[in-house]
Amino acid sequence: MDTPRIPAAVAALIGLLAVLAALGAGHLAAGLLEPNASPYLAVGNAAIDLTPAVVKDFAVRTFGTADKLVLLLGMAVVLAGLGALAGLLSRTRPLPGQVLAVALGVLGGLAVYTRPDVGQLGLLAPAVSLFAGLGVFSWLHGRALAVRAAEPATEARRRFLLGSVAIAAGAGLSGLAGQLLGRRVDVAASQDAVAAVLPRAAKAPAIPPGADFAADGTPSFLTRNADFYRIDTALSVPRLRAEDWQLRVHGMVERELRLSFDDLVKRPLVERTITLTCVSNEVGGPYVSTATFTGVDLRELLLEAGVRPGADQLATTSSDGWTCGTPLSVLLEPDRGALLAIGMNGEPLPAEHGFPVRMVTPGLYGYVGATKWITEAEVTTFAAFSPYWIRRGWGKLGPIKTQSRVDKPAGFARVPAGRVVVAGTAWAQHTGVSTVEVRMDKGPWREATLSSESNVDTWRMWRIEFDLAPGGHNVECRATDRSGYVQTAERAEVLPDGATGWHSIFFTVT
Ligand SMILES: Nc1nc2c(c(=O)[nH]1)N[C@H]1C(S)=C(S)[C@@H](COP(=O)(O)O)O[C@H]1N2
Ligand SMILES: [Mo]
Repeated sequence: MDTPRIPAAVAALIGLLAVLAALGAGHLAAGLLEPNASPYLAVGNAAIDLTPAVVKDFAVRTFGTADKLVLLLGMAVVLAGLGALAGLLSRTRPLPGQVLAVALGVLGGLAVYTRPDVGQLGLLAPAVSLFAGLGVFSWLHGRALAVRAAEPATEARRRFLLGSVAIAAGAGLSGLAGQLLGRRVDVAASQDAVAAVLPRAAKAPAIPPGADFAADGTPSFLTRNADFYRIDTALSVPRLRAEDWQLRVHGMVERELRLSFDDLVKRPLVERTITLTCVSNEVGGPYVSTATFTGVDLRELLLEAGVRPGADQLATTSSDGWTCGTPLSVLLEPDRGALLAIGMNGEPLPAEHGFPVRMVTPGLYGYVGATKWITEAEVTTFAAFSPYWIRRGWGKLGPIKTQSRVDKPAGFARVPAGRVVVAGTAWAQHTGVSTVEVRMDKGPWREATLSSESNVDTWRMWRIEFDLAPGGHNVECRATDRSGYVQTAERAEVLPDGATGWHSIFFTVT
């Protein structure tokens, strides 16, 4: 008699179900033990950390803030494919599929093991995942072979089908339960408690009237928290409670400091309005936003710890192991105004923006000065330590480049003939914007009207009117900052230290 052979479609289905079961069980175990121990998320995070800068840059450019969703979906497709392949390789005997199941399980285990924020207990999650995948694969394989051997096959076929449905449903429910359990840390209650502290802060100067030209199409001067751009490597947003938070300030210091959240907010609280920008922002891009942050002066804290001679970098680490290095020469400038922030626009930090505590450094791109979920600060040297993005080829110092952007008309817009308002945004944090010039169809540069200035660490809006004849038009802008620097026309890519070039918009007057 021939060796029984499972039909190809059924074999692929077995592999697929085994993958589902492994992911669901692993996610559930992680939800019960440690949310970040989920093998699926850990593999995703490992993929992010191993991704070369150019690919990351491509992902941000192509998918924007949806890049994480795209990664998770991509992984799902790859895993489904591997599962189907494992099944197809195992049409007569289960061994090839079993080997692949163990290999995938070990990979998940490694990804979890190398996460900085997962303890030993968390390793149970990939272990559960591995055994669920292996168990389901072997069991379904046996049932499918039984269908081949049985005569008649009706009862065996029924068992296989029922088992498959039960496994699919169980895997889905486990994944969902894991997701819900993983969110059980009550960040909202902790945020409510922090909200009560924020009014103690010395108020920031009021935003002057006329700080934006929102009516003409620029962003509002302050960005609502929900609209503030978000960039980070965290696949699952760290969920920390203020009560559990601690910051260690150590390294080349006279006195090591250990601060609880209560210790932190006993210090003088101040408000500062700051425009944050991402180095990955392309010319004309959206990764720039402004908020009034509430927090503690970081320089004061460093002076209290006592920076020892020779140190030139403050290396900070987030709860999920991301690292950042900020030049101490910048942080120690008497008027720089870097913060350990706890509030944003009068509210506690949203979880995605670093609750309970983040850094904000005026004038530096986020990757060198704005650590979210900060838990550690080490005074060190650039020679001794290379942070996350520096190891991936980005510039060490990260000063924000003077930039401007046309917001209205939008690219390829159609606008009625006559008087056309052109409006936009410019920024030169910590230096200040002095003028913005605009030119239409390569004509002469004309000076735009600037919105009133809040402070030199924030953006400024501009507007200007043109009388335009019907047809296609092209408008460009360039800012000059208070140092006298005129924004260069020369195009530079965002990698390694920020894009340059003039933003140019094509539109049609009808
Ligand atoms: N923990 C952590 N902090 C981080 C990052 C990160 O990946 N992890 N990304 C940085 C980058 S590149 C930027 S531009 C800012 C963005 O802050 P936002 O998301 O609040 O706008 O956060 C910075 N802080
Ligand atoms: Mo960034």
